[in-house]
Amino acid sequence: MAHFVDEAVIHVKAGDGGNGCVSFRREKFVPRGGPDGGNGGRGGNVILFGDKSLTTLLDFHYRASFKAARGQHGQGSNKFGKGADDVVIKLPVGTVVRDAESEELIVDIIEDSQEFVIARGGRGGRGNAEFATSTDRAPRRADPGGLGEERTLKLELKLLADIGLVGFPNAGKSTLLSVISAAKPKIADYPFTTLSPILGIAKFGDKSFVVADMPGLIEGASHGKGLGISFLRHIERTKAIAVLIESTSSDPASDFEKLMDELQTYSDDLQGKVRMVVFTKTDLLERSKMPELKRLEIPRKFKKHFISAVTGNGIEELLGLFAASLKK
Ligand SMILES: Nc1nc2c(ncn2[C@@H]2O[C@H](COP(=O)(O)OP(=O)(O)OP(=O)(O)O)[C@@H](O)[C@H]2O)c(=O)[nH]1
Ligand SMILES: [Mg+2]
Repeated sequence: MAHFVDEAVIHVKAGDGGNGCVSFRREKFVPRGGPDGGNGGRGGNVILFGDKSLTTLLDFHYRASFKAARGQHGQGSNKFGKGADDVVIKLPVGTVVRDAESEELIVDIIEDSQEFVIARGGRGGRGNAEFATSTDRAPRRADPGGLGEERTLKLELKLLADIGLVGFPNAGKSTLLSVISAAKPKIADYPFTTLSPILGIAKFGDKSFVVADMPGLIEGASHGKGLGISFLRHIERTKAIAVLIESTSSDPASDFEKLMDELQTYSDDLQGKVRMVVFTKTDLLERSKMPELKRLEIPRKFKKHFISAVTGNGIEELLGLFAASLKK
C-alpha cells in the first residue's frame, strides 16, 4: 500500500515532585512543638492518548515539547502539597512511539482512547513529620521531590494517500507536491525523474490530507513500457485522483484519453477515481491559447483546473478542490 511515514520527534518531561517541608508546631506555651512539615505533591505525568479523529502528526512540527508542572511543596501544619495535573498528548490511532535515541519500541497506539503514561511525575518528598521517631522527636530532615521522567520520542504514523497525482513524465507532478506540502521530491527537466511514489501532507483550512506524487505514466505503460504501471497499486486506495497535463501540450485532449486508458487497463476502479484534470505550467502558455484549452472536450464530470507552480496561480483553489473531493 501507499505507505508513507509521517514522523515527528517530541520531547516530554513529567513534573518534578514537590519538596517535603521542615517545620515545627508553634503553639502558645509550647516552646518547641513537634515536627509538622507536610509532604510535597506528586509531579504531573505526561500521558499519550489515542484519538481516532486525528490523522497526522503535522501539529507536532509546530509544537514539539510537552512539560507537566511540578507538585506543590509541602507546608507547615502538616499541609501536603497539591499534586500537579497530568499533561495529555493526543495522537492519531496508528502512531508508533519509539525512544528517539535507541529507536526502541515503547508503545503502539492502536485504539481510540488508549492511554499510556510515557513519563511519570516525580514523587512528592516526605516532610519532616514523617521522620519523627521515638529517639528523634524533632527531625530536621525532609526529602526533596523526585525528578519527573524526561525522554525524547520519535513518533511515526503510516499513512494512506488520499489524493493521487497522475500524468505523463515531466507534467509537473513533483513540482506541485513540493509547493503544496513539505515533501521534497526530486524535480528535473527530464522524464522519469520520480521512480517511486512520494507522499506529502497538504493543508486546506483546517483539513489536511495526504497527496501522492507518482512516477510518470506513458502510453503503453500497461504493457510494461516506461516504468510500467505496477506503482499504481500505491494509489488503489486513494479517494480521488487528479490527472495532470501540461497546458502547453500539442494535444491535451488526446493526452487525457491516453492517460485514462492506461488507468483503466490497470482497473476500472482506479479510473473511476479520477475527479479532475489539472493543466499545469500555465505561466508558459501563450495567453491567446487559454480560451482553446478551456473549451477542450473533456467530459463534464471532470473538473478542469489551471495552475502554475511557478507563479502560484490556481494552487489554493486546487487545494480547495482536493478537500471537496474528499468530502464525498
Ligand atoms: N514554468 C514552469 N515549469 C514548471 C512548472 N511545474 C513544473 N515545471 C518544470 O517542469 C519540469 C518537470 O517537473 P517535475 O515536477 O519534475 O515533473 P514530474 O511530472 O514530476 O515528472 P516525472 O517525475 O518525470 O514524471 C521541471 O523542470 C519543473 O521545474 C510550472 O508551473 N511552470
Ligand atoms: Mg516527478
